[in-house]
Amino acid sequence: MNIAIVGTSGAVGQELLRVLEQRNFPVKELHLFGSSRSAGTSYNFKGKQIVVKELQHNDDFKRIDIAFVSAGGSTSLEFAETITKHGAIMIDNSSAFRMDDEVPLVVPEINGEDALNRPKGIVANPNCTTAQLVIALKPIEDITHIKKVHVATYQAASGAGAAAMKELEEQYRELVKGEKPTVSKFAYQLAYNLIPQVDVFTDNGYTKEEMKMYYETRKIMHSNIEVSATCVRVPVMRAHSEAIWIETERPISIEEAREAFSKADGVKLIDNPNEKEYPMPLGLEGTDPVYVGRIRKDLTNENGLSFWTVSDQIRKGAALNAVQIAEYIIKNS
Ligand code: 11C
Repeated sequence: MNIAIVGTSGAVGQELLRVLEQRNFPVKELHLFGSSRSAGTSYNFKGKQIVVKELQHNDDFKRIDIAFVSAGGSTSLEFAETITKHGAIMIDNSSAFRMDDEVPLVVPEINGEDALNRPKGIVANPNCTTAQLVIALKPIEDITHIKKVHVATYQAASGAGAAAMKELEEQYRELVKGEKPTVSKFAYQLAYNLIPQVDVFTDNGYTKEEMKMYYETRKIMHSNIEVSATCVRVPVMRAHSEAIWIETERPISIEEAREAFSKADGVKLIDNPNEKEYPMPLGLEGTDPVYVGRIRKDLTNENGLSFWTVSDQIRKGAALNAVQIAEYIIKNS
């Protein structure tokens, strides 16, 4: 396969290089693209240095089979035609096309087959918080329909990109030195703080991030599930956490839920409270599964269940899921 990465210098672009190499993805040629600022930088892939080319409206994608695009929504919108016009499949990490009826929104463990119908040549990758949520919901949905979800997210700095991760690190350094912390990528100082806003607010008082969780979950799961989210940025470097409450059609026991999670694709159960064993973002970064723990019955609702998840936002939430979509398409075409 001739592969392109658009947005190579970003946190997701860098992770795409690692995931492609680690999974031994069948890469014949790898072409790297970026902004005029990143053009000329080179990155190592399987022992070879590859120079980033500037993304332009030309025929650079003529020989590309699959393009992983992670350079923000406006770049995806502007360059979709250039990228796909010669037949390349565009796997897009931005929110630009997720709710487009002619663009499948895919998490392979759940709706991989949707990726095989691509009227626009584009497959969208969900928001990282949604990917993590749906992977944890699927094993329960397979037992009994989930009617409602309440979720509170604890989102790492990595969700806002590589520069935001640097900003968080820098803020702690500046505070230790007694300096005023630099605030540019987040609305407020994130070090020693929580910010109950991820993305901009919409008219109903929810943020765009929270509404993405509502709409994307329904599209991926082909379900009328209702999702009410509160998304919070926390001073964690990488790996998002989510506290999840579900209401199912029939009550399910903790044992049933545990068994379902322990057999599910993409899930790893860490749930041994007596030994203080539960998933935490620290130490799980750079790994693939959605970790599930703290499973318990909801005390307010007989049909309710509560649990906690952690997943590396840059891997399953972005780069890994994108590569898994490509693998699914190759295997099933
Ligand atoms: C965050 N979830 O943690 C966001 C990042 O729609 O692809 C990804 C935004 C998106 O800030």
